[in-house]
Amino acid sequence: MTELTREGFRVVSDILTKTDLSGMRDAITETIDRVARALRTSFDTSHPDAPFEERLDRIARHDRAYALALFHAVMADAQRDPRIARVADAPRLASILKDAVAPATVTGHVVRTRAVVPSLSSHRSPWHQDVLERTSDGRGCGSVRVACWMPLGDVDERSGALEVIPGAWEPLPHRNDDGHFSIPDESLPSGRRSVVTLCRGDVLLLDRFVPHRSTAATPPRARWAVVAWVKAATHAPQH
Ligand SMILES: O=C(O)CCC(=O)C(=O)O
Repeated sequence: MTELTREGFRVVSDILTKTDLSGMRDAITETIDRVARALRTSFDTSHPDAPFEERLDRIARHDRAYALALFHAVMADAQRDPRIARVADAPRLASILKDAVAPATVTGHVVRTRAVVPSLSSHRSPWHQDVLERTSDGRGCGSVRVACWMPLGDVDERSGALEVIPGAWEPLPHRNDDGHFSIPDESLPSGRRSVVTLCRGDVLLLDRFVPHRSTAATPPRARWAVVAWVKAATHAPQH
């Protein structure tokens, strides 16, 4: 049994380069700029000169609805930028992901941007598993084996690190609130929890069934991350 299977998570240090990280940050900034220019609200209201981590929180303190529009634009669209879309294809990371799913073979990734913005704390991810059932056909969500979570800066218990319940788990019951899945308190395993501290450039591998959630970030700094869900199959699917 590997550390990832036994503990449900594994930290791999110093994988992303400065170029990887600045490329993803720039892609997010450009998405915010593009949407801010498309809306009728004055572009200056989007605080284009604020530090990357502080921008959305600064906007939200004055205009929460406008901040939410920009936040959701990033969640919905920034992954189409090649600097985010292709991050998991970089040779060092690709090799780690290949080993993480072995003996299965990587068949694709689903990549999304994630953020914990202090003034938008209701949008933090609650306890959940990434895959909700064991499926035998290996298609759709069931083909996700591992998540690779990549914070764009250092993270700890005060800056939006992920918290996990270590171990090898089976699917747990989830509540579905309009497409937002969470494990209800009564179904949450008791026992050891661990907030996973990471440095910029590190990645966190998560087994598909490890319960995890995002923790709060201290105002005014948001925590940004990119997550790649890695799909794999024991035999390449026939098309
Ligand atoms: O980055 C986050 O806050 C949550 C990431 C996560 O757990 C997820 O997207 O499934």
